[in-house]
Amino acid sequence: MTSHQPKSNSHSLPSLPLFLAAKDHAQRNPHKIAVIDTAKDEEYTYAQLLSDTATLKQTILAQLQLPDLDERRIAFLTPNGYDYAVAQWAVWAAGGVCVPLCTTHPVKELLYTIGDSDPALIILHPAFAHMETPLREGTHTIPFMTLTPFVQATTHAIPPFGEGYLDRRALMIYTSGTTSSPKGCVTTHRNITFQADCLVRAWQYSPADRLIHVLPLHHVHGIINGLTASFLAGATVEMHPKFDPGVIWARWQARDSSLFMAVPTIYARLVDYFESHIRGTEAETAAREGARALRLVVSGSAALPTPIKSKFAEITGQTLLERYGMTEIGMALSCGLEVSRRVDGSVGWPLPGVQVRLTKEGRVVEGVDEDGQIEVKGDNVFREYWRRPEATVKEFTADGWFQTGDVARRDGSGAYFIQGRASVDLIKSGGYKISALEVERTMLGLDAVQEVAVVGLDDEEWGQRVAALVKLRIGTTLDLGTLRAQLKTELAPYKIPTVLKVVEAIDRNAMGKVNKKSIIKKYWPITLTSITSITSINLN
Ligand code: MLC
Ligand code: AMP
Repeated sequence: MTSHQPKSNSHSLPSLPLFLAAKDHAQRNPHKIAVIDTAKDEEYTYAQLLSDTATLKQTILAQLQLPDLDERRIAFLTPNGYDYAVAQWAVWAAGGVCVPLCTTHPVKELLYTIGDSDPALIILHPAFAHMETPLREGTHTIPFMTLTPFVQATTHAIPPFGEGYLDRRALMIYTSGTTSSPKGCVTTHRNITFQADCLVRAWQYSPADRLIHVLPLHHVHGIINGLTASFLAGATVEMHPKFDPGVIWARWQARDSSLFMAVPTIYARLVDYFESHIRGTEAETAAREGARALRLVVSGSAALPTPIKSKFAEITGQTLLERYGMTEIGMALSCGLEVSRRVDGSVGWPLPGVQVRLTKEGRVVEGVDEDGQIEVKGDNVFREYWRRPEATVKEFTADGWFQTGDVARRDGSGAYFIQGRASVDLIKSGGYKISALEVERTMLGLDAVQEVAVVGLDDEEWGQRVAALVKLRIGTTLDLGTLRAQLKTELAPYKIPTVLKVVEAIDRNAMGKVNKKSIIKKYWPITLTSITSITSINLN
């Protein structure tokens, strides 16, 4: 721990760029709204956000009887809304590291994250009060705090400011890698400030913007692109508890928001909803015009299928801006704000201050249209995987570039085109990264499963679907419904296979290894495009 860093148990906030920016927004416009919490139907100014942050900071430090968290981890489980924003800022204000827990994880996965991050405190929102007993049983010595939800108030004093600490650890996001256990990806305040600031510059967030925020808040897309960049720029974030396509179309019709950011599955759902509920109705013109009026609509976290991009453009007149990122680096590549620089199938050019290169077999790819692994350098790059120094070192080249594991090529203008991932064991479904090995390991714990290979099948709605090829133990049976029910207490909903194929034997090579590409070709030769096709495959 860092004993030279400032100690403070006062009402003050550290001079971090994000807090200083918020102070500036509050001073320029005391009525400027930082968060609209749609679940509570309340609005909170930047001044209130700063004041509530200082209050919760004091409560946290008082409970732990510490003057400063000194980079201790604080895990919190809070629905998407204002209370999440305050919890996050209060941990930072107290000098700690945020470990945001996933609101859809079963207890077992939450306990893994808690066990691995080793927090000094677990903050539970009352909405998750039912989780307290099972979490306490699995954590023993870690203290709990129940968050008292904040209410909208009218007057606030902006707290005083003390010293800052840009190079302290700030955030830990659990991410799946090619191993079977998720790793805690640690970023510092310098990292997250840089990640947010390069987006603010590239996409010109401003106080005039209002973002409709529907993404989960335990990943960079929702945390950095959604919350942090908006707050840095003084925009208003309208926080929804979860994505609902009907709500979003209705909100766009009101024409009072300007930004929307989501994963391709969400755009696929929005298009479907428009076709089934809006086209041909009285609301059609207002819905189209509402969406057309948005300043910027961004897609990322997974490849955007061209049919979804085209259908969304036909309906709304909006050309989705595609960008590329990763938990370890925030965002690295982005198409242009100008519509003419949103190249079909491309994720664009390096963001301001981010260095990107392609490498192949140890050499840097200089030419155009040649595949290479994307490598990234800059202040956006994470600091370490928590308590895994060897895993951290393995991901970097000797000259300090982070190796993403994604393969891309570049055209003559320097625009990048993602070609896929180097590893078949990493699946992207609904924008979530899933380790096939983690799902396999969990399935091997089930009574009926003797052998299993988990693969990602291309799918128009989800990007990829998690599919399991299983050899059963003698005398057992397994259907998809039973498998899913059994895995519900073990894995997050998005990791649970939606396709199951039972076979007599799983093909292996002489080394005993499964060739996943040939398995996909053999058992699932057609691209899956709809739930109907999935059902028919399951029934075979
Ligand atoms: C959920 N379900 C799935 C699924 N996810 N089925 C198949 N594949 C999946 N991936 C099932 C559930 O089991 C459940 O089934 C039903 O769908 C509803 O579950 P849900 O959790 O309510 O899902 P839904 O709300 O529909 O979620 C869809 C979604 C969500 C697209 C809104 O997946 C989402 O918010 N994705 C965003 C993830 C994200 O932010 N990624 C960014 C990572 S950062 P049943 O049978 O139980 O009813 C990153 C870096 C970067 O990637 O570049 O940004
Ligand atoms: P995560 O580790 O969950 O942050 O996911 C990061 C991964 O998502 C990247 O390594 C890519 O494989 C993928 N990804 C993110 N954005 C895009 C995009 N625009 N197109 C294709 N893949 C993407």
